[in-house]
Amino acid sequence: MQSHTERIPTGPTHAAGGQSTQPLLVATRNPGKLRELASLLWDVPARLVSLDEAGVDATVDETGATFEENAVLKATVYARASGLTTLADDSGLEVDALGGDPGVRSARYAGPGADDAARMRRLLHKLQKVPAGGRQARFRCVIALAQPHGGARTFMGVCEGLIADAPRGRNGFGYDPVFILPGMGRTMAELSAAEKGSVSHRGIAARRAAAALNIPGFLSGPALAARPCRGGL
Ligand code: ITT
Repeated sequence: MQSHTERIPTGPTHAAGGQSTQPLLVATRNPGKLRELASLLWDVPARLVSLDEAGVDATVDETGATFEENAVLKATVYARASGLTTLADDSGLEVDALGGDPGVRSARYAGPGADDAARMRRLLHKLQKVPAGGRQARFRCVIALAQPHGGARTFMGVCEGLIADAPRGRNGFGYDPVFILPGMGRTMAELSAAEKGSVSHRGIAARRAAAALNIPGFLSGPALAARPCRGGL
């Protein structure tokens, strides 16, 4: 978990009919994620609110063994702390040659206080003896929706690729400069925000979550409560 927070930079504030809609807390302290989620969720019938805007200073220990457990944990803790329906994202990079690492530890891979550059250096160092043919990897994202007193629903997206020999590109965030999309011949950091959103793990998960959020009554009805929280919650 990173320590800085941001305001939601874009996103809808009103429903199609011009009526103000209910708030949806987008609970991440990663500014790169927040930017992407706000843009990907442009058509949901809710007013997107950041942790800063909601005045939530709670933090979450990501103790889950899976992306799904951590996404549900974050969404549930922030929903309870804010009293708002909450969307949280847990995501990361799985590298086959490293047995799936860094996985759920992607944000913590180079220790506390490390930045994206340090995490990429550690990854490339670990893979220095792995030839081009063995550098398969994927980004995985699980988005969880939770209500303050209810259950949670999850939506997953996966994006397959290869780990580069060296970083390339300046867009995106995190491991994007070392993640090659074979079909495009570019790293994720060489894509525009719209291109990334069209193929990324987060784009896929967000479109699935948005489809559910666009079902009339989904947020106010029993749909979320119908599925109990997982991950020991
Ligand atoms: P929150 O928990 O507050 O949302 P976080 O950065 O700690 O922020 P995660 O625990 O889900 O979030 O860690 C995800 C890490 O995986 C993230 O910090 C990046 O290093 C990496 N990651 C996730 N999505 C990525 C993407 O689209 N591009 C590049 N790296 C990504």
